[in-house]
Amino acid sequence: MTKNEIADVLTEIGTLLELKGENPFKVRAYQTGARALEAIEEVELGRLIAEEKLGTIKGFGEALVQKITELHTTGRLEFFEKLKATVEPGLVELLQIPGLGPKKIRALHDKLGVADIAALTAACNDGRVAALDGFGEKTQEKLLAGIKNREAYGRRHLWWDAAEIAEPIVTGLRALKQVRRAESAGSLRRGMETVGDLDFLVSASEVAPVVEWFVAMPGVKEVTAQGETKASVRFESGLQADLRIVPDEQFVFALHHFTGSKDHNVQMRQRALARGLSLSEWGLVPAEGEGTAKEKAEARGQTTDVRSEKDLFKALGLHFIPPELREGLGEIEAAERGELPRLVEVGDLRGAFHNHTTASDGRNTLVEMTAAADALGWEYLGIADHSKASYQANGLSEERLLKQIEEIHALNDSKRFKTHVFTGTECDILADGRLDFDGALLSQLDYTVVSVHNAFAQDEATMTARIIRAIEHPCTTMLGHATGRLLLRREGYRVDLAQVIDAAIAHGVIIELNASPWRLDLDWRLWRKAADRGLLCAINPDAHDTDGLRHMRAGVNAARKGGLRREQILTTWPLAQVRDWLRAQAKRRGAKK
Ligand code: DGT
Ligand code: CA
Ligand code: CA
Ligand code: ZN
Repeated sequence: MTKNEIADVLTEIGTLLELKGENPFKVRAYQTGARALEAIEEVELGRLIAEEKLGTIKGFGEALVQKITELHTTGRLEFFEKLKATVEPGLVELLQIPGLGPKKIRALHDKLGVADIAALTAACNDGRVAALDGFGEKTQEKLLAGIKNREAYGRRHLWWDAAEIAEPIVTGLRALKQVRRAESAGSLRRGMETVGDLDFLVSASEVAPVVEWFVAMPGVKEVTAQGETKASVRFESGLQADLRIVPDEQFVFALHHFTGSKDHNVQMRQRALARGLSLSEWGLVPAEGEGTAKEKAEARGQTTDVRSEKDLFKALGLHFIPPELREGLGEIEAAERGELPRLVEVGDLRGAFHNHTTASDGRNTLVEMTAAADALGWEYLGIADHSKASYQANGLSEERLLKQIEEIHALNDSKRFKTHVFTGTECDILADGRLDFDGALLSQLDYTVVSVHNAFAQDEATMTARIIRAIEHPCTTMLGHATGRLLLRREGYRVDLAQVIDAAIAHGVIIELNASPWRLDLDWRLWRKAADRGLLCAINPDAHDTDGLRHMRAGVNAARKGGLRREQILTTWPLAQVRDWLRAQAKRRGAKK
């Protein structure tokens, strides 16, 4: 097991012990143990274990040393398995309700016998929760709202989670000898931030073995429909998947149809009709009356020999429309005029700015994060740990930030990695719009990301003024996660984004496209117009560990949906150009001489 996986187990042990009402010191030992483990480098952990020196690290008592060693060497821990078996699974599920921590859950369990979400709903509905010590009417309402949200959102899934399930399925389908072509379609292919269900499309020489393979896949919990050429299944997570099998000559039409969106399809069909053609999942044929589609199309100098989606669009007089743009938001008109943007690709990325390390709430060290960026071939990596007001995220004090700046300079000087590290901070925007660090300190950094992390409940006018004040600060380089939303979990705070975007453009401040699959904030729907008015974008993973750098892919999806051109995204620029831009911005705004 890797150190981060081990740290997750330790944290979960802490949670389970807390749910069981164990001694708080014991609980703390696991939590601080997990933190301490995250601060060690992976190779260092291997060495300490091999030399039996793990016990020399502060925070690791004998019990922890034994457990970490067992997990590291065997990937399992008997103590953990047994512990899990003694805690009702419903209690762990209760942790998903906002506002409920282990202590509150224990109180609900011990005093009201609540052991799962259904029981909690009942207890809230008849006012028993409000009557409990330390809860009250307001908490009860909040819990009920949280439960309701969870149900409403429970039906959709993050793109990231859906893609992780879908990709091996496409690979598996393509490996079947009966399968000629296989693709995933629907909202997943369109790169939507959330996905209702998966849609797989296959052309095959023989259908039965494909359907049989599909319904017998590992992870399938329930087969909800099974026919000769289609099937639907449900996975453990609640995610559903549809499979359709078509003859190969129909594949392109079906792929286009099932990719959608519905609005895009409707407009495409109208366009076909205007040209005397009928477009459907089965093909492109004459609508009515005289002549075949081929004859009609040829009379217009078009081809109906459709072997790819490109051919299909061409047959309707259009340039190829990438799936991400097929939302019925003007892409057909743009494709007709040949005005579709060349969309950004993962390979265009050269770095990112909003990344955390173990100095604040990250799980990998500066060196590990840099090594990971280097392995990705990035030219630069920006480190932006939290500032002191984010104490819950172990935000850095002035001294710790100064020390980190020195560390980064030393790392750059050592030439250990090809990746250049930029010094930065994710500086809290305080409730009144002031920044958490003063200009004297901020001007020593290469850049400053400013973000809202508290006082989410402010009214729209207050929040808008607060963020604009932060944008106006001469040291501000970019605004982080503009609305603070967590997809499927939490709405963003109330803010007038039009005003925020105007301010960012006016002051030459970047707004980030936070690539974390939970955020994807600023929303793709707002980018095209803003970028064409001069707003510069930075795609940032908000990585809290090396694995988090992979999230850039989700950000690229959103940028593609937003129709952003490569040059509108700072993080696709080469190092020298980025460095020049950062210097020029600081100078222009009076942050530096
Ligand atoms: P989702 O699953 O809710 O995230 O969204 P989609 O877009 O994947 O929708 P889904 O799975 O219901 O259907 C896949 C595609 O099939 C959809 O994007 C367009 C096409 N489609 C489905 N139903 C209709 C329909 O009633 N009319 C048209 N024109 N297209 C449809
Ligand atoms: Ca779907
Ligand atoms: Ca579907
Ligand atoms: Zn943040």
